Amino acid sequence: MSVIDQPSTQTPPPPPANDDGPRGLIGSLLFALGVLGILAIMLALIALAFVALIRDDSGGDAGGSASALDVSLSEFAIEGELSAPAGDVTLNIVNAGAIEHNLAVRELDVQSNNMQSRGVDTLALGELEAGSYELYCSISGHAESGMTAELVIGEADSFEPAELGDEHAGLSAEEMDQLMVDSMLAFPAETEGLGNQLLEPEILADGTKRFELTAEVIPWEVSPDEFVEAWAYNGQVPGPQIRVDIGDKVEVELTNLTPMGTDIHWHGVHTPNDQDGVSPYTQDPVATGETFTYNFVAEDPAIGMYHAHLHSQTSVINGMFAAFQIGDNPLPYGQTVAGVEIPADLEPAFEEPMVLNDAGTIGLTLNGKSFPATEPIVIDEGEWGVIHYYNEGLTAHPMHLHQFPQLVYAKDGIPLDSPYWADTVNVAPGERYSVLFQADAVGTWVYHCHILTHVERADGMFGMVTAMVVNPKE
Ligand SMILES: [Cu+2]
Repeated sequence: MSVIDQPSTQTPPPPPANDDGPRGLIGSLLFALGVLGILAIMLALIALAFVALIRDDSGGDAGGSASALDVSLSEFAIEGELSAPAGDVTLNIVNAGAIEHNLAVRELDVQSNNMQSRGVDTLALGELEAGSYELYCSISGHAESGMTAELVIGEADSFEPAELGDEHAGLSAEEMDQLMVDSMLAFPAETEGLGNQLLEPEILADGTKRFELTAEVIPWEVSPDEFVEAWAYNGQVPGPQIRVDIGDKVEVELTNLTPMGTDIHWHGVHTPNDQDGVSPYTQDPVATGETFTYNFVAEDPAIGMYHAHLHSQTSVINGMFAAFQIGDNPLPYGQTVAGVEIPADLEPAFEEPMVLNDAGTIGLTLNGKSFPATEPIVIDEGEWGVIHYYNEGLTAHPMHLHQFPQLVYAKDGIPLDSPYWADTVNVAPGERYSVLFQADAVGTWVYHCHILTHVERADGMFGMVTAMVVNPKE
């Protein structure tokens, strides 16, 4: 009270010019209340620092888990950290309300001191077993007004060292590691069937290049001993690669042995409208057991694809897709990109499609195979290689090659005016990217999609992973 009296009795401030007396008294009272408030806050801060010191001491206890929980009281609620693993539990309590409160624990028959507004206290609960404990304020009427809460103490071991998902249930750390290691050492694994095989044309009398494709459902060994029902062209996933030259007359006879109608769309390839392969707009569906023949001239260069358009959400994701290339690979011969000169007479030692899929019966695969059945890329030190990515799946895949930057020189078969280097190339559905790399370091370098659930499960590595094996130059 003396604090309030002091300004008005001992050091009255000089009255302002138009001061009328009572206003001056109110001003002094407000000033005094402000000082009181600041003092109260300082006291609370000192008390909190003291609580923090106590908390640090309790945290140093050896043995089982020790938890210090911050709990806040107000009108009329108990809030804050209200769960902990079994073990030693201390509550650090702050009265953040305007009136007096305390905190009691029903099952333990203990309670804190009563705290004025901004007051603090600690309540050591000792070793608590798993279960539910009722917190409440024991001041008459406060619990009934809402000042209750549940303190949940969990099983001691459920918090250590970390919660793992169901897929790891029952496995020791050693077993989890061993599954991953074993799966990785199984690479490369032999499986039946190989996609992307170059399809040789029959040359007709007028020079037309004629190809025959049969679509049918086949058993496909997507990973070792795992056979799926693939929808395939000529028994392959991906279907056979077709390569023709600019100006070639192309004929493709499709026979449909799948259980539903189909067609072939030439994705990224310029054709007359009636050859675009989009039934029923440009042709009738090719019914089961029927054939249809496509004819067009390969007028423009393309790093394209062919796939079904009708029922694509079944047939394509189950395997009916393949690479279709017109003309030469549009490499940036003689260009310098970020200080690296691409040789003018470059002859890549390796040029292959990498067809990405992620759905249907085929699932997460590179060229129709899931790791460890994916094909490694084998190349000699110093040689250059080319990969054409084709995404026939439902989501984008960031393709990451360890060690060697990839020069992205064509997008959807169209040469880039400004090729660029990247260690990760994101390939969205329908897209193609052509990349060039130089294998200038010996070793086995992992090459994978960087969406990590596309390459690993709890039972090991799988899916969109392969490796580049760089051998020493002889
Ligand atoms: Cu992916």
